[in-house]
Amino acid sequence: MKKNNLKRLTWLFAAAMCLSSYAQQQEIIPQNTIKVEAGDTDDVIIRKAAHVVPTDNQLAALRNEFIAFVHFGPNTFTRLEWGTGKEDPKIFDLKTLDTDQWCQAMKAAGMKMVVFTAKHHDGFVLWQSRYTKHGIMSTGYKNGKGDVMKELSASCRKYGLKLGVYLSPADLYQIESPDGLYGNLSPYTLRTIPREVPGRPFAVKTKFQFELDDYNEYFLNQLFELLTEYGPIDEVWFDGAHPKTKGGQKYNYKAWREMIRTLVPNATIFGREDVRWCGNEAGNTRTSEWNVITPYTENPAEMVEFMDLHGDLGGREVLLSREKPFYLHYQPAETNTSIRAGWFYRDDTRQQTRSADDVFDIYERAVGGNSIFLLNIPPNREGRFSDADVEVLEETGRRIQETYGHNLLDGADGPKEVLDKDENTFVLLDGEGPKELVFSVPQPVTFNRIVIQEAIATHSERVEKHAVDAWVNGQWKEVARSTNIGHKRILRFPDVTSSKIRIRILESRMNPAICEVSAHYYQQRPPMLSVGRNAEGLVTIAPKKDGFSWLYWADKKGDEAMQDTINYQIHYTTDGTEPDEASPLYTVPFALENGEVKAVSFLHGRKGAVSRERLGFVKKDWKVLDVSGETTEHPASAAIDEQADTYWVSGGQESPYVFALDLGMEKELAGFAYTPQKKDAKGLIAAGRLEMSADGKTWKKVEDFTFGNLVNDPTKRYHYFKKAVKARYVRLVATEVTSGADFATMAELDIF
Ligand code: FUL
Repeated sequence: MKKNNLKRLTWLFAAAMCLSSYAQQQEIIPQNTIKVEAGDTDDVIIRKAAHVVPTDNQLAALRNEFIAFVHFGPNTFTRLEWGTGKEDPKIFDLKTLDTDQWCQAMKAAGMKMVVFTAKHHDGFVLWQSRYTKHGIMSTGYKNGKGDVMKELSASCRKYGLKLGVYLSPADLYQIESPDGLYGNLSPYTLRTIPREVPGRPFAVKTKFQFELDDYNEYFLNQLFELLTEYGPIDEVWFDGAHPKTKGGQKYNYKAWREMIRTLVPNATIFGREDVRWCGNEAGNTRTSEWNVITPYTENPAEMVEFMDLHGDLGGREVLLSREKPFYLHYQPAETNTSIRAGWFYRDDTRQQTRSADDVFDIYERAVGGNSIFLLNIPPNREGRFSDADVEVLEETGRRIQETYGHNLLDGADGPKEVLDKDENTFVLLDGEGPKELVFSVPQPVTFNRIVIQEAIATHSERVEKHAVDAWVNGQWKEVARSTNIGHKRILRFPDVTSSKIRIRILESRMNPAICEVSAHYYQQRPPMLSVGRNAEGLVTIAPKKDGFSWLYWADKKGDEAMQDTINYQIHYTTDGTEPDEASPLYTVPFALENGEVKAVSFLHGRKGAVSRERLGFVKKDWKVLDVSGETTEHPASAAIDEQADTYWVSGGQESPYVFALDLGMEKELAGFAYTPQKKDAKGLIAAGRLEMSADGKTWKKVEDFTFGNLVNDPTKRYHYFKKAVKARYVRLVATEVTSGADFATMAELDIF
């Protein structure tokens, strides 16, 4: 009996071993989502990851590479980052609109698509919706008959741009109005989308039936209009940000998804399973942006709620340490940022526009870092892109064209599949020996950029580490190395002249497939600068971190490249004029109280981008008069120490939170700036008032202020008073803080 049992067990064990090795060896079919099972070995997980591929829509989205965002609406006129929903529609006082001009500028930049804010969080609609009067139909623009979506879609067709639509799920008008639909606790019932409105028939006759409450019905009716009446829509953008919510309002995303997939099957959905947010709005990029990601414990194709994702999402360590089971999912990142400080247009003087150096740098990091670059250009109150923004778009487009329009490996000897400009042909590096590709050109070429692409459509993202060598003085010299590749990796390094280039794959998940390799030359610009002030009140000017674009690659921070930079000079002004080579030369920190520094660098006679910084009164002699508590780690003094990484945290209590200062003597005050801490999203000061006093005891309000969108965009915020005031004592009273915190935080307070 015993013997028999043992036999049976041995047999079972052998069968199980066979099965599991079969499971390990069996072919994995490339898919958009692959489940990692509880019993999967490390090897199986890696093999599964190496088979996760984009859908056709995601592939098309990645291949767009550079796309535009356009934020336009009441905020353009109120100069707020976030509206309130209580705006009188007439505030949107548009007289002229030139969407052709937008499209020309976007085209010049090399962008392929534009995503338009048809409705931002304030709930104001910029098209002729049948379902609300809170929008362009209640403004004077074209006597209430205007339709920005319509004009834009016509321009897009004219200029060959794709169109995407941003429809904010958060809707302050529907939250704040007495008869608003958002969170009105209406019952879910079976409803037909679109709801017919007499006299306004739809050309598209498709109908949907869903279980919906009032707000979801409203949202879907509007989505139906946008998806059927403005030509093909290629992206639907769902913002995760919510200035407010109400009544526990939930979104019936299953219905939204079904409608989008039916009406616009070629569109990707941002903020849900198709395309994800890169995690910041500052144009920062991850060193390794994996689009095969791990965080899902449910199948994302069936999920209805999606979280913002931060940190490493797909590196090997994460792959192998995630608690099983989980889903591997292909989900490309969009790097979204604005060409101006803020998403909406405010003015052409104080609101800074990024330089072409800056935009080009983000382009190389974002597109060349396996993501889609979504750059916002906010139209002004004349309905046009401002000249400064157009110039930057045109210059960026020129540089992209000059740098990447021509491949220095054209006509080279090397594997033809990677030189044929066809992303569908590739070389599978599956030999026994080293995984490498060698190219040689008849005459030496000088280059400082290498572009490598993987055949992600069929072979996923597999390269984990790679290096580029050039044949110099009779031997191979490594010129750059980096981590993953995916859709595209741009490697940047100091100039090298050679007629032979080698790509070495150092680590990978299975055998990688490389579809394109090219070499390029970028005319190096002088470094971008950052202007600051130290605790002694002295102004410092230095190259921005990563301001030398050629120093940007993973392991080496280019000592020898640094040599090349020794000859740059910095010139600056403090009188508001544009600095040039005749302006004072910056050598050591200098004193400046309450003024604006404009600085620029020159390298080999070339002028760089001008950096500007508005600096307030020197804080050396300021005294903290009164605060709503502080912590040992984060004292009040940290908010006036000229260091953005130290910050004040008030005591835990209900709002308001005060921060009162003695400036030492009476000053004329034009405004102030609040720098939020970036450690976590809690307790950022979203609204309040600034008060002044002559004796530090009786306080008078100067003005209320609000700073919208601080959680996603924790950048320094400025508030200028309508009229300058004189005071020795000032008090910031915070009445609203972010994330429901019971404390306020502040990294820095500047007063002008
Ligand atoms: C954020 C929003 O709150 C901003 O206003 C902007 O629309 C940006 C693109 O997304 O989360």
